[in-house]
Amino acid sequence: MKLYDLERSGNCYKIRLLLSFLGQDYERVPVALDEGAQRRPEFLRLNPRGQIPVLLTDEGEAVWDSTAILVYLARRYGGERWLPGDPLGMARVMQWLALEQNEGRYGTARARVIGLNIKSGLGQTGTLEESRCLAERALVVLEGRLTDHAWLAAEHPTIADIACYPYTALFPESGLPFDGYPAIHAWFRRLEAWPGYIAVPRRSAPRA
Ligand SMILES: N[C@@H](CCC(=O)N[C@@H](CS)C(=O)NCC(=O)O)C(=O)O
Repeated sequence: MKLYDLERSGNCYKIRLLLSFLGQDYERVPVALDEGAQRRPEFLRLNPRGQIPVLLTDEGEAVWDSTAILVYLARRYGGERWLPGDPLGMARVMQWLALEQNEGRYGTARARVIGLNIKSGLGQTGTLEESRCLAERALVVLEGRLTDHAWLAAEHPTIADIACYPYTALFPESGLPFDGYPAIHAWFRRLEAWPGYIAVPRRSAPRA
């Protein structure tokens, strides 16, 4: 397997984290976003959207988008554990993946891109204030669930937790306040203690 990625990307980190939890070997292919490598024809053949992460499977199939790659890897190598196969179990995971790609991407993730002044198309889709509002919605929903549950979608971690973790954990890098979410912080500690955890790529010093 080959993962087209970049160390600093939270979307790529989701994939590296699941691969680490699954104990799967893979080759990393760095994509120089700052040099526009994602817009070159050879990369667009792998992902017409011009984004990382992209996974090239052992069978030579390209899978793009972090959500799709998480789904593929969970079912290909993790059995029922990381993505349950029953209709309700699967739906419960998918609802958190949807939250992550909406309020998460345009909230916590975009606030970080703007706050850190990272050169990225995402940062041009809205303002810091719009991102803050969406981030707050995501954080309130996460805190609500985690107040009386250890994990987002099941009695154990799933790809819902893996998807929602990175940009929530990196949200303080936006410079916006992140106080008053004790259940989310306890969930961080549970996931960070899970066997196989690898550190989230922070630009700044980790929280105390
Ligand atoms: N929804 C996509 C978003 C992927 C994405 O935004 N990737 C960023 C890096 S984190 C990227 O490739 N940006 C380059 C660009 O948009 O030109 C996913 O979850 O994989």
